[in-house]
Amino acid sequence: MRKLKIGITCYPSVGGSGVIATELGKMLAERGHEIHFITSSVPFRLNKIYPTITFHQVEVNSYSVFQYAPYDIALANKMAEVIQDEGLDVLHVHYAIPHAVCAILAKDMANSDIGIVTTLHGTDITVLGYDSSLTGAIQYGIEKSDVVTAVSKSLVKQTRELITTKKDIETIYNFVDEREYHKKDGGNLKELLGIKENEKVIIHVSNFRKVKHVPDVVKSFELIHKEIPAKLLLVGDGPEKHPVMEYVKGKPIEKDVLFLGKQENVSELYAISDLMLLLSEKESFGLVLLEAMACEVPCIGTAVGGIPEVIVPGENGYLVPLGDIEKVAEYGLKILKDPILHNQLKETALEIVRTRFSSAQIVEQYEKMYERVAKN
Ligand code: GMT
Repeated sequence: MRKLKIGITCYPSVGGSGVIATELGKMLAERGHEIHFITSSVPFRLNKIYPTITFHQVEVNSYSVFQYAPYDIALANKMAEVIQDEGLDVLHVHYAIPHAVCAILAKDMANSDIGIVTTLHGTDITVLGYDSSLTGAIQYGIEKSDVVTAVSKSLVKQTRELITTKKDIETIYNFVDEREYHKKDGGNLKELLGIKENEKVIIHVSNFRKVKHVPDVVKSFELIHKEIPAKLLLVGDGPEKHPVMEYVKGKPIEKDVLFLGKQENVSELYAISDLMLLLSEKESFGLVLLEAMACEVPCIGTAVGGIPEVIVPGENGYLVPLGDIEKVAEYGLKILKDPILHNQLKETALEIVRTRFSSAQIVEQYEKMYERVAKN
């Protein structure tokens, strides 16, 4: 396969989309491609030196004359410079708004025939797609991209429902770096966190936005906690954290809900976890499910968005209707009380990650697609 010069733009500090964009860039660099990140800051997972990865910073200056700093224009300007200076073959942008639109403008500014790939991650469609002040721009970004991908079949369907376009949208699923996400030895972490040997550990990882329904996670845990000794690890930070902290205050679960904030090494927490809960009302894929499964943690998730493409009921976890905390507790207890079932789910979780979402498979899909759109 031809070695390509690939530009990547993402929100460098935002959850799953930033993680996927950065991990993809790192893996492509390891496969011999030259990678250029064009972002406002160094992507948070770009944590070591790669000789074939360059970071190009988008500088946004504020001027008193403008009410808003012109980030989108500055980004397009930087993209155009990098396209010209580095001779990029492909520009892969994550999020239609504003990144696809910026890429199209940059291509025109640089007078280039560069291939533009846009990946939809969810929020750009499931939130912005309802905003009539943006739908025209999303449609434009999609239509003018050479290839558009979405991270689940569900997101493809939802995009078609919200945005009028005849553009083909391919599904390329999320993946994990198996070198980081695998079953590790928990060492003395349980002890450090004050978790007793007889306690089951349930984990939730998110940015605590309303859409993640963290209160449902805590209320489900409350029901489980009535039946068996257990701890709940809440990993992440965001607007819902404070109300959830208030909710647990003075309740029997108070000392058993551990607010761990944002964490870098989540795989170490999965090493001591028995069950993962993701009870969102919108979720185009649910990358954290895959990360948990790769570490052999079974998952319970809501049957919304792309989650049913990741959780196969009875195989690697269970699906529940949105808001049905009784069902979560029922399945949770079923898994946690039955070591044979628990083991089966753990094994199949890993198997599903390996067969359907392996990094090798997914990165190869992206590579083949770049080859199709790269300028000659
Ligand atoms: O989940 C979030 O709030 C962050 C968001 C993002 O833009 O990073 O995640 C979206 O993209 C991830 C990577 O493709 C998906 O795994 C998440 O399901 C998706 N989030 C939503 O659809 C809410």
